[in-house]
Amino acid sequence: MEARMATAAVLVLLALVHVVPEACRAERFVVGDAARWTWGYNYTDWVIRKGPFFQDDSLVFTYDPPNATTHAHSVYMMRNLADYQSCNLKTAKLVAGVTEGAGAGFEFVLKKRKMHYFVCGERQGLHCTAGQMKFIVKPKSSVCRD
Ligand SMILES: *[C@@H]1O[C@H](CO)[C@@H](O)[C@H](O)[C@H]1NC(C)=O
Ligand SMILES: *[C@@H]1O[C@H](CO)[C@@H](O)[C@H](O)[C@H]1NC(C)=O
Ligand SMILES: [Cu+2]
Repeated sequence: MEARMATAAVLVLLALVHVVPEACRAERFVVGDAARWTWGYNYTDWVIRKGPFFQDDSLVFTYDPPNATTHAHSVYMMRNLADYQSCNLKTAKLVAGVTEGAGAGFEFVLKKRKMHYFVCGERQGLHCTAGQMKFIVKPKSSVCRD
């Protein structure tokens, strides 16, 4: 009887050892999923559905390089909420240029536990103001999900 209980305890322990590292692993998210990084998709809603995000998770931006028929996209990070809200790109930092979203896309690792204000910088901010190409992410500290 005691031996059986010990075996059961070992099995439970093994199950825990197996499960914990899986649950703690950082995740990779393709921004917009099948829609990718494009005009007119609601990324604010996407963040609500996908979140919360954790430190060391990564966001992958995928978009085709511009040609005669497709519009260019890019990724910029705004300095603060005011610039984000007004889509003011004057002091924004370029994260990924128009050709960097090709193929497997551009991967941004959420290393810092700060507000990240992502926007598309194309057409002098029009993709941000009218195309909904903007979202805010603030990663949580724990790598372990519940
Ligand atoms: C986008 O989604 C957010 C969150 O669900 C919502 O508050 C907002 O109204 C949506 N924007 C548009 C233009 O539908
Ligand atoms: C432009 O790029 C799109 C998406 O990659 C592609 O489907 C299309 O064939 C390209 N058009 C031209 C004219 O190269
Ligand atoms: Cu764009």
